[in-house]
Amino acid sequence: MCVRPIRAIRPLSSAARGGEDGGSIWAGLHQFGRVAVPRRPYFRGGAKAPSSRRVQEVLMTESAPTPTPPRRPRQLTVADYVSGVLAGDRSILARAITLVESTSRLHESMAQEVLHRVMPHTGKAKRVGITGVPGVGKSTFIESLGTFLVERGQKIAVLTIDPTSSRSGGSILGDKTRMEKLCQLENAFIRPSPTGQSLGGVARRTRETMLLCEAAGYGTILVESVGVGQTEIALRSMVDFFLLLLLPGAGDELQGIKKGIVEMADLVAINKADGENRIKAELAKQDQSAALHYLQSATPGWKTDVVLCAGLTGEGVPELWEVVEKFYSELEPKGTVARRRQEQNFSWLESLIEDELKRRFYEDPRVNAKLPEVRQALIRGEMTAVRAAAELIQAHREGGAK
Ligand SMILES: Nc1nc2c(ncn2[C@@H]2O[C@H](COP(=O)(O)OP(=O)(O)O)[C@@H](O)[C@H]2O)c(=O)[nH]1
Ligand SMILES: [Mg+2]
Repeated sequence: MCVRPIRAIRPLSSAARGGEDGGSIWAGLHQFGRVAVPRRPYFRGGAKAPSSRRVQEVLMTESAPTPTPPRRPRQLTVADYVSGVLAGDRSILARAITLVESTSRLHESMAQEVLHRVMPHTGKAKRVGITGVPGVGKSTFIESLGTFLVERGQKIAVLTIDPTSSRSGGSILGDKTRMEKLCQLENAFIRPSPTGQSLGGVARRTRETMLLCEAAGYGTILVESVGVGQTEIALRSMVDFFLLLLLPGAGDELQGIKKGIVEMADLVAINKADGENRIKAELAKQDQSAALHYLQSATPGWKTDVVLCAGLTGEGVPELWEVVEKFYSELEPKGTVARRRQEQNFSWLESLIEDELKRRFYEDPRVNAKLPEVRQALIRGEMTAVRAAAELIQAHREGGAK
């Protein structure tokens, strides 16, 4: 070799490069001017001289430690998943969630079996949904509340319902950094939304993940949603208590909050009520309290209140949690929470049936064969939509569907 071992070539420190930023190894290599080409057999014999980029790639490859092949985890059986989850084994819980998130038919039936078997051990947790526009401070608040609850001896799980996370990719990283402290706690389990799924898919997986976490002994499930219309409705349909975070001093339009969402809340918290924001937050509290006065309450027998808090400093967080505990202590004995869960289960059942029937319909080859001609007939005005639907459904029934 006519070059020094690559290990000797290190990116220079920022100071040595005149204080410039971006300590990539490329910046370091450039300091060496020309990079010598290692004499290797495939560069000889009249072969085309490699580009300097290729040379750099070779050098980088040589410098990289030999990767150890990833160890394939042992395949788990349904019984392994069930006993692991029930024993509160975090790594098996994580794998059970991955199973639930899978869209493969085989995994799906296995996941359903696991869920079925853990079902008797679910339902004991407090299910709390947290919503508000991006930037209102949901993740910071959850870090604060989660840490507070873990310090009080509770086991908490944090889930997110965010169908956009697959596209933006940023929210998970952002949340991870916002929940740095919580991430490290043994009794906190954080799981972002499954990626690459529709809202319906995310909602279903989040709901099933929630059941797994309950079976694993997590007594509080906090579900964070991004603040866009349909996501909140999906979230409301899976939690007992719905907390809306608002910014101090910003009008409803500014906050992107629709009246319908305020109507769904069991508690409104004006967040970031710290420092100079305090006065603005007090005013926002008065406004919101007045507005809520005219709205029907989200939960029968419960009055939606407005409180102040600051996730960043933790101010108002214990007091806010007292409201959640009051909700359970007052409404659980009356059966309100159980009734809500029953209603949620019925509407979940309905939506699962709808999804499955729709899927079967559109996957039916007879429907697919007929669909283009029916569409054309609709476009040309030769057929009404009602007739078109009837013909397609008839085709589906001829295919064996009852
Ligand atoms: N002053 C203040 N800033 C906060 C508070 N909570 C969050 N922030 C800041 O607001 C920004 C958005 O917070 P984040 O938790 O990511 O909001 P999310 O998008 O609703 O999850 C971050 O820069 C936080 O540091 C708070 O209580 N007070
Ligand atoms: Mg967030």
